[in-house]
Amino acid sequence: MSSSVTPTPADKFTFGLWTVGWQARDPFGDPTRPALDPVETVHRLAELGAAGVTFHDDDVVPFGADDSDRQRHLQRFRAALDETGMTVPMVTTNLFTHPVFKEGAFTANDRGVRRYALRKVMRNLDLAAELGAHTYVFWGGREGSEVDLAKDVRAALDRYREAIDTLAQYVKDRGYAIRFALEPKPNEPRGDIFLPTVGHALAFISTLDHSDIVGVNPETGHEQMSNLNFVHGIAQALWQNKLFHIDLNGQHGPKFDQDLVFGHGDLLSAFALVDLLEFGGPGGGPSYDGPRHFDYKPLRTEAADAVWASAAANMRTYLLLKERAAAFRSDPEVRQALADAAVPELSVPTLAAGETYQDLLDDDSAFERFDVDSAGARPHGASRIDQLAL
Ligand code: DIG
Ligand code: MN
Ligand code: MN
Repeated sequence: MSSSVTPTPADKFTFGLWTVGWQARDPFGDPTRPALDPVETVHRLAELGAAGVTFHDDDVVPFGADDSDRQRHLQRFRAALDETGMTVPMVTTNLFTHPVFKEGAFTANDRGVRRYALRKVMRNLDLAAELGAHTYVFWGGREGSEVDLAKDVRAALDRYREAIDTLAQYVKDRGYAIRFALEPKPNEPRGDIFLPTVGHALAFISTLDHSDIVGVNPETGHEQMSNLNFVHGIAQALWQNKLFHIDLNGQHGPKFDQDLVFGHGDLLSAFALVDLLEFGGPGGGPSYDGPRHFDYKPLRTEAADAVWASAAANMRTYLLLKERAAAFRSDPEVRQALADAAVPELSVPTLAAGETYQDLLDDDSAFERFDVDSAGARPHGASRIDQLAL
């Protein structure tokens, strides 16, 4: 296998323990695979060239474990990290599996559940800091509703903001080098989930007291479930300096969350995404230096030993697309096609340096003498660029 597509820790690939560890239980079927020991996952992913792992609290320490059990699980996990050199760049909380969260966590009507959820996160923030994580993800899988009339959404957003700001204050007071990343998803498991898209999350973040340490963790399939363009969502998150983390996977358009291997959905979109992350897209320059994190599920039809091939497929696909995006960006035919389509011209401000709107009003070439017909007839050649990419 050529070296450029053999993953190494320098590629910053990370996986959630819950990905390869998914036993493939779904709403209509029992597990098809046995449980995976997190220690084995750490070793196997290290062997495949990953840089690190991420986890929900309950992925490492079973829900409800007593303190001595907790310490034993953590000790084994830490030992595996030490033995492999695997890092833990991101940690998150399971606020969705146990029935206590069935009606929500931060936004549950039941105030006791909300207080319990905050404490569950605070305990795991301490662990995240101990393990050197710099990003803490909040996926509000149960924050939502099925019945509009049974949920006061404005109150829910008040409680969501109260939770995030309280936890951000905790992180700042403790001096943890941790930033928060909100992960949008439109629905599933709740009928409708709050903060359903990158746009909603960015708007919500702008209302927080501690918005300085809160960004987004967009997931490929989650935006595409809403029939949105994932590359556009990532580009706006970058444009607002709020792309704090990313969940990469594959999805075949608006349907249930498939969590496919990266690239096994809309491959051209995956190509444009890698081009944007690695080379800045048409604008140029690397745009993201965080972990290339995969949040995917091996197909339920895969046997236990096949999950490792699917994990490797995520990284190989990413590296193949990175290699081809570099070739695309350096191809003279592509450069010419981009120039013909005036792609670089978009980076030129519409008003010249120091030009005022009064100067614009005084410039009759901008309007009175502007030849709309010749402008309207100008070729743009986007499909030629698409074909070159393909
Ligand atoms: C699902 O897309 C969510 C959960 O797996 C987890 O909380 C989060 C972490 O990336 N993604
Ligand atoms: Mn998903
Ligand atoms: Mn995710």
